[in-house]
Amino acid sequence: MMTKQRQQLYADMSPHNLTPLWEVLHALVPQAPLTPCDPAFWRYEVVRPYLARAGEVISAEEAVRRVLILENPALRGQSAITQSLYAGLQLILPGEIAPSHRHTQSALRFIVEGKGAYTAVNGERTTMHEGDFIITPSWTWHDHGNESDKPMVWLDGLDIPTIRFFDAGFAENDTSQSQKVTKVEGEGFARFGYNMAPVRHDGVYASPYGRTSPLFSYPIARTMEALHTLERSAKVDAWDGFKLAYTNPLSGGSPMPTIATFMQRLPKGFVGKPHRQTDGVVYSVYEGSGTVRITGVTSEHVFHFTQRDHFVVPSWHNVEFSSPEGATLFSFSDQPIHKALGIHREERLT
Ligand code: 1HN
Repeated sequence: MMTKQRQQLYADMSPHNLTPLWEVLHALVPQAPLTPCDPAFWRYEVVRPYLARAGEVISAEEAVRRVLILENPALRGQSAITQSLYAGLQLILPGEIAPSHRHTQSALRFIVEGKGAYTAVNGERTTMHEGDFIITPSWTWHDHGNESDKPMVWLDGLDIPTIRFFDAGFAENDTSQSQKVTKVEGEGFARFGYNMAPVRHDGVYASPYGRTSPLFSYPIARTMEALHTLERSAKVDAWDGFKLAYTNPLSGGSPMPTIATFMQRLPKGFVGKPHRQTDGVVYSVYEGSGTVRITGVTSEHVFHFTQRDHFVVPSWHNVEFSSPEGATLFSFSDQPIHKALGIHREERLT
């Protein structure tokens, strides 16, 4: 019989590392993305006590980075929030240092709680406040220190699963715990943060860091000034509210080549329309509250979010926001990779 012959064929060729395409073709080339990721939600009120306990059982120095990973429930054990991205919440206590190192993975921080700790990137320290967005680009030395008297918590977003996929991970520890400070705070912002760029700075306007933004700190005050101005005067987008992407001022593209980042303002009383896109997105609630409805082919999740909560919207799931009170949401995704490959898709339902 045919089926028996087939089974015999499969069994005979298997030791030679051969397998029939026709048994897997549908799964290999789905008609639409079938992500293994699930929508998921982390309430800060639930997470915060575990962070505090982590602070009691390990020092930042011993941990190198004291982080609780936000693991997608459908990807447990993979240190991933989507198939391509990593997210975690990092705690640094007063007086602590997270030692200087560098790696090919690109990282972002979005400050969730506290103020006054610093991140140093390539010789410049930036003091961090709630809502600031900071990047530590691929292969840049970076370390953190908390010289304030309060704990500080931030969201880390990295392209770890992407770099793992490409087997392109390298890392190095610095020779000292804290890198040498060679620039005054604000130097990078002065050079690149005012819609201007340095002249004759080692090659005219070139970024000192390659394919990444020469700005490494995007302060919240500037971001909110922009969003509030739009909210007062501009037409609201029916899907996104008022949404701006952080940019590399030299290219207009994303601050880092693998990760796009956004801040969006949902005005008071906003009821958004559903949309979906190929990039899975991680959200951090900067302020306010609201509801997000995430609809996949066979699932529907509704999360009521408030300040400092986190959630993930997987690829090709419809997302729909509403906010009676108004809210401001930070988000990041691997959209630049989709766009570089020409495979990005977006669908806005009316
Ligand atoms: C890292 O360097 C940081 O610099 C945070 O704060 C999280 C997770 C994996 C690998 C490197 C940081 C990280 C990380």
